[in-house]
Amino acid sequence: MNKTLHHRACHLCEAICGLTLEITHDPDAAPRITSIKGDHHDSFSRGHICPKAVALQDIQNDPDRLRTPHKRVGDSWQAISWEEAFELAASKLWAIQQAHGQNAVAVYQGNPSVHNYGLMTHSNYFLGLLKTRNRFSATSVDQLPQHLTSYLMYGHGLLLPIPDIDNTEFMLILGGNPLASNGSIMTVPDVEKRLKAVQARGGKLVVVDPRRSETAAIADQHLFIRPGGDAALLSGLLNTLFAEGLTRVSALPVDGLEEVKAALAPFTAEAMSPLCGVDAHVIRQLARDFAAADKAVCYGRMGVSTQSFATLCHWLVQLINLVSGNLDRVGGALCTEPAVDLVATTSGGHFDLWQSRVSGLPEYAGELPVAALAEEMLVEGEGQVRALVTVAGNPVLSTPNGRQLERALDGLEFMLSIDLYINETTRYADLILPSTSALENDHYDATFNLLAVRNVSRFNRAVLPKPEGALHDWEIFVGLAKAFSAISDKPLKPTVSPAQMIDIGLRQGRYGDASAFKLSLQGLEQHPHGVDLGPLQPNLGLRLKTANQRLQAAPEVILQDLQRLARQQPLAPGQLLLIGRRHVRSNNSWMHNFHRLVKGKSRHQLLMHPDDLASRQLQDGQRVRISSRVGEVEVEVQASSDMMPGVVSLPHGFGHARAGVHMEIARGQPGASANDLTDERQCDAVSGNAALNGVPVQVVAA
Ligand SMILES: Nc1nc2c(c(=O)[nH]1)N[C@H]1C(S)=C(S)[C@@H](COP(=O)(O)OP(=O)(O)OC[C@H]3O[C@@H](n4cnc5c(=O)[nH]c(N)nc54)[C@H](O)[C@@H]3O)O[C@H]1N2
Ligand SMILES: Nc1nc2c(c(=O)[nH]1)N[C@H]1C(S)=C(S)[C@@H](COP(=O)(O)OP(=O)(O)OC[C@H]3O[C@@H](n4cnc5c(=O)[nH]c(N)nc54)[C@H](O)[C@@H]3O)O[C@H]1N2
Ligand code: SF4
Ligand SMILES: [Mo]
Repeated sequence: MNKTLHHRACHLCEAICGLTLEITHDPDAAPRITSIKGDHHDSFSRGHICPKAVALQDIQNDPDRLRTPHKRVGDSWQAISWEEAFELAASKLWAIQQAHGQNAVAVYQGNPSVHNYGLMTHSNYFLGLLKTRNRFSATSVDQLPQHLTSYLMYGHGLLLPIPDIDNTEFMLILGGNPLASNGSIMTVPDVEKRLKAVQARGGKLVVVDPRRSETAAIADQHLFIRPGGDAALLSGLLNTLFAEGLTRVSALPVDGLEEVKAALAPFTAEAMSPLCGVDAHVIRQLARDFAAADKAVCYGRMGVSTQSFATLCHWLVQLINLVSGNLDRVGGALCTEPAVDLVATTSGGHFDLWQSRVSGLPEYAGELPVAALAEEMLVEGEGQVRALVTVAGNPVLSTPNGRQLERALDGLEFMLSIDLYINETTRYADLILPSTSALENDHYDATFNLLAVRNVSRFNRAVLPKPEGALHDWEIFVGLAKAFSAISDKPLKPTVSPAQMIDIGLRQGRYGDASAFKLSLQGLEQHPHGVDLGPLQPNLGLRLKTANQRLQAAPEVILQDLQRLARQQPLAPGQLLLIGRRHVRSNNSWMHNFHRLVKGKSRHQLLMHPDDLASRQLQDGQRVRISSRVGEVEVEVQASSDMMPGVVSLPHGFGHARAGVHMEIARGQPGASANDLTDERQCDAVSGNAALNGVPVQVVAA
């Protein structure tokens, strides 16, 4: 028996913590993981780790995880060879496209697609051949409004200014709970220490959230806000900055600021207060405090991205940073300069070039909002979707009106899933293709280096050997592409491995062959704990990709949406609005199958303020029925004075008690799916992103 030590970044969430894994090699058995710890030599994550990383061994060993292709035969599953699987997938998809057109095949890509670099480099190798306009992903139940705002204002959807958390002196967070999520569109391992460091250097943390979240609990100030009220609050803040002369001139080249100022004139703190539930004098004081701080940053995340004014919110966040002099400034919001730079190597994006067939929702960067997925399958007519390919996604639990989507999946002619499990979504598939586990694969964070609070880079080889006969996700795409090309006669370009692509990206990048760093894959491999390429620096002025290379402060489509804000109504008394939440031991829908993470008291209750319970004659711990326009679920209710009265909170990613789900531990702690209540018709008007927060619900005794 001997032991080896391996270093690698955790791929489970955006924090990309460095891990140290101990692998034990027995003579007669497969190598096994005997310890997972934080990597103290990773200068970025500094040894930080959360309970999910320890569960990597459970994913590795999970008997429910699929290891070979599985074909549906009636109600049961049969293991088949890769060759047969590729041939089956290609022939079915091609036949459906031949009969009904290219758009009859839809694609949905889920969240792990951006945590697995082979999925990023190679999924389009196959999916691109399908040439369908019905492409969907988890982006439109997540950060789509942020990409769209950056595209419209800065000319590239990936020019996302990141909070300079290590240097700021005032951090205003709306709708983010990094103490549970470990940060998002802000890759920041060890976030709690970094937030406390803001406070320790005399700075201030303000959190705006309808729940006193874990992050709100450590803040200097927490403001309850009515769900969906953020655009009103942010307008009131921006209006105050203008009206009270609290703005600073920015060195950035800006068009349209006078237009913004004029458009915002009616949105005073006093006018906005009833819409957001925050007192006007509190809004004004917050604007003054923000402007008075030498370095400040306003940051909005899930809570504001997935509500009906999401794009307006993110536009206002950018403008508040801009006019207070904090955009593209140390201690404010800065764009990263990653070693593999997708901003430099991709086009800026496009928007509204086509629309979804049934509801007319706009495409962004070639994708349609996933709120439209089910209706594209259910509504008959020319262009109806008849087949679906899902890649690392579980839209039944993660997209609005999951029950409607289930009915739609049930009616498909063919469904292919590239996934590790038979879960709530893939149980509808005709064919499931499972990849290797993450630890059996190399790792490079092409996405999260782009979103990190420092410029960092790290490449790690697989920790465990690739099992015989297994394929990586990227190899599955190559296999599918070859089979599809053979049957359809569509030409296929040669390709190289993801690692070779990263090597090219590194060498051509700003730390590559032409620089003093000379970064290459081989060079990076000499630094298993990652390399630090320095703090973020102002650069946005030089990188703007708009047509005239000036920042566009007043994009027409966003400005128009202010009319809708002007019509927003205060909440009616007695109305209940549903919001979501995350817990550090959970990760979206797919990590409830590990005893280590789900043991102890359950965490999927509905949280409700004691006054709201009392007014409905409900008791803490009782089972309740929650209903919305689209459906109803039953769960246990828990009294919580951390909730704003009138607001209830249910985490998403539960609802595992569905027939045919092969995830035994998850089924033992099923909970209910929040997305059986969320409404596919409730969208951000500008982007079509789903409004998963602020859903009107009723709660009664079950
Ligand atoms: N109500 C509500 N809904 C939400 C949210 C919310 O806050 N509230 N959050 C939204 C957000 S931010 C997101 S990102 C989405 C997530 O939505 P999805 O991406 O649709 O769902 P996940 O739960 O991440 O499912 C991941 C799937 O990938 C599989 N998988 C894991 N690793 C791999 C891999 O390496 N390769 C392959 N091929 N498959 C893999 C898992 O088995 C699982 O089926 O949910 C959204 N839905
Ligand atoms: N442990 C864990 N970590 C995760 C994930 C996970 O599932 N579990 N998922 C990962 C993914 S895919 C993502 S996208 C990130 C998301 O990371 P975050 O953006 O930090 O998302 P949440 O933790 O859901 O926090 C959203 C907050 O918004 C609040 N909120 C809801 N509605 C509103 C509103 O209308 N206005 C305001 N101001 N606030 C509102 C909620 O109460 C909640 O506290 O987390 C990632 N990290
Ligand atoms: S916070 Fe946890 S899940 Fe996220 S990267 Fe770090 S160890 Fe992994
Ligand atoms: Mo997400």
